Amino acid sequence: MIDTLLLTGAAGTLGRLLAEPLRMRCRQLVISDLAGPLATLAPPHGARAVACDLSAAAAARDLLRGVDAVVHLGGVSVEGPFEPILEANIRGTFNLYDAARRAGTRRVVYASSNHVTGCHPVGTQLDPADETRPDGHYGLSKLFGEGVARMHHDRYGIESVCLRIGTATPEPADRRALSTWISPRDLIALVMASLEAPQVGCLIAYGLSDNPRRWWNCDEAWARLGFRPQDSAEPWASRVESVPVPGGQIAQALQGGSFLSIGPFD
Ligand code: NAI
Ligand code: 15L
Repeated sequence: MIDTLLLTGAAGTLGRLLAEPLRMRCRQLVISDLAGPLATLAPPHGARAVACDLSAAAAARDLLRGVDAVVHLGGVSVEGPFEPILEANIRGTFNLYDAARRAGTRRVVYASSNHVTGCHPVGTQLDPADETRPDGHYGLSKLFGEGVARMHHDRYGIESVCLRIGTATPEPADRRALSTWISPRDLIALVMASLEAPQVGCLIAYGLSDNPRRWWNCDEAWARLGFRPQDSAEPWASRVESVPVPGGQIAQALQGGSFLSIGPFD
C-alpha cells in the first residue's frame, strides 16, 4: 500500500471521480487544487486538503514534502491562449516533478492527453511510440509534460506513467467518442494500475475503453500495467454515430476533434 499519495486537480471532473477510490489505496491521501476550487470540495474521509497553485515553485515544494506517489491532474484541461497553459501546465508540471525529485517521490501518474497526437488523421492507427503531432497549445503542453517525466526518470529515477487520456465522460456523446471514450470505471482501473504496477519505468499509454473503433493501440503498455478495459463505447453507436463533433470539417478530419477549431488567438 502507498503511504502518502497526492492528488492534484482534485476539484476537477476527474479529480472528483478518483479521490475516493484513491483514498482506499493509501495510508494518507492529500488532495490539492487552487484555493477557490478546493474550497468547494468535501474531502473524502481522512484526506488532507492543501491549496496550491502549481505554477509557484515554492508552493509546489511545500506540497510534495513527504509524498510517495502522485496522481497529477492539475492544470488547464482545454485548448486556449498560451499564457494560462504556460503557467499551469508547463511551469506547473515542471514544478511538480522538480519538487518530487527533492522530496524523494517514487512515482507520478501524469494526466497527459490524446491531444499530443491530435493532428493525426482520423482512422490512423497509432502506437504510443509513433510520431507526436500536438494539435494546439494544450497538446504541446502535455507533450512537454511527457518530456519532463522522461527526463526525471532517466536522470533521477522517478517512475512515471503518462496516460494519454481520450474522452473521459460518463457516456460517449458523439461519433469521435466511439473511438476515444474511456468509461469512468475503466479510468479508475487504469489509474490504479498505473500507480500499483511494479517497475513501470517511464511508460506512455493511451487511456480508452475497449472501443472497436479505436485509433490507439495500447496492448503492450496495458499488459505492462496489468490493465484490461471492461467497457466499450460501441453500445452507444446507434445513438451517437450520426452526431458530428462540433468544430466543422477540420474537427471531423483530425483525431483531436473540436480542439482543432479553437485558435489561433491573435
Ligand atoms: P478539470 O479542468 O475539470 O480539472 C483540472 C483541475 O486543475 C481544476 O480543478 C483546476 O482548478 C486545477 N488547476 C488548474 N490550474 C492549476 C494550477 N496552476 N495549480 C493547481 N491546480 C490547477 O479537468 P479534468 O477533466 O478533471 O481533467 C483532469 C486532467 O486530465 C487534466 O490535466 C486534463 O488535461 C487531463 N485530461 C482530461 C481528459 C478528460 O476527458 N477529462 C482527457 C485527457 C486529459
Ligand atoms: C482532453 O485532453 C480534455 O481535457 C478533455 O476536455 C476532452 O476534450 C478530451 O481531451 C478529448 O479529447 O475528448
